[in-house]
Amino acid sequence: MGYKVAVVGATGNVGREMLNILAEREFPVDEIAALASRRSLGTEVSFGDRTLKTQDLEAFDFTGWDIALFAIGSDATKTYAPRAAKAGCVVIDNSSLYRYDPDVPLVVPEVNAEAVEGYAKKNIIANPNCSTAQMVVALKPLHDRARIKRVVVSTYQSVSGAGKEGMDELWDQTKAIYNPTEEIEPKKFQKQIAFNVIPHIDVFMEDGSTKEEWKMVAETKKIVDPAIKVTATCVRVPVFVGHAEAINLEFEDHLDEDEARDILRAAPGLMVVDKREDGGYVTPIECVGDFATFVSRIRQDSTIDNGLNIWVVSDNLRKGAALNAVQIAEALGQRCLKKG
Ligand code: 11C
Repeated sequence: MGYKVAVVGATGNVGREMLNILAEREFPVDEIAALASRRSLGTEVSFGDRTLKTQDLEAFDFTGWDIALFAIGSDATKTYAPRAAKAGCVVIDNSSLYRYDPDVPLVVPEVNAEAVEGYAKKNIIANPNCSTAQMVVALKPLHDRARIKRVVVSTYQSVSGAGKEGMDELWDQTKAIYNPTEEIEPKKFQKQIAFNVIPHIDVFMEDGSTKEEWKMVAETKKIVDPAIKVTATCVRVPVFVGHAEAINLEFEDHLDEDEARDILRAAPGLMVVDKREDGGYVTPIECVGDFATFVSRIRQDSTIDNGLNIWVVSDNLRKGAALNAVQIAEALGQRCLKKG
């Protein structure tokens, strides 16, 4: 006995990972539907050993379906998520559309799994932005021990965060560098991404920060604690998959780096790799395909009272998106939904 599960946006980077992870984690699925826009109709996607043909999202009737994992843009989500929710299907949404709605829980199960219980107000649960998800998994156990006052985070975000077009652009530009007859004009990104870094993700806000930076602030407050102050600088780097973050923390209470390392080692969802030697830390390429969020470079910041620096790396398509959505479905199943 299991659930009837639909994956919406099944041909995209995140949708495909959702199908992989549902199969890998043996989520109890009685029936699965891979939904996509008419443009991708009939495209084949993998679900474990099976191959699924995508069905038309526009024509799909969600009545009788238990859970829909959405991985489409906010505009399309606005049309289809309420339709699914109204039909009685619980939507777990990866877009930013509902994240800041007080009637929609924003959930990272290692941090606030109990929040899924608030799903019924709109039949929708929001999945956070990838850069927030991996950061809060590392912040929560430290906050519980020593109360975080302020977070200063700089991100190094891979191009897969910008979808397949972002990955294609890095690939094409990299090849073109060696072939002067090929074009390297930026399209998806604002400047050349190959052999470069770009301090600009999402649109600019009035105060000069970008929306990606604003999301890290607003989402950390909603998921962990509204009292935590966050300032972020989000940067796109020429890496295909895996976001990295250099995080400086200021605590109310003193927290020794050795104790912090032990706390992080014992915390759910985290893997500490922190040897103070050549290569004794994790880089994005090593975390691709993994479920864990990795923490390295744990060290005291002696320039402030109660300061600590950490380096956090995770697969942005997994913990940052598809894995977290499946974990929300698992929490929902354990706490709220009856199997069909
Ligand atoms: C990026 N973090 O790396 C973005 C992608 O709000 O879900 C995810 C955007 C979001 O470009």
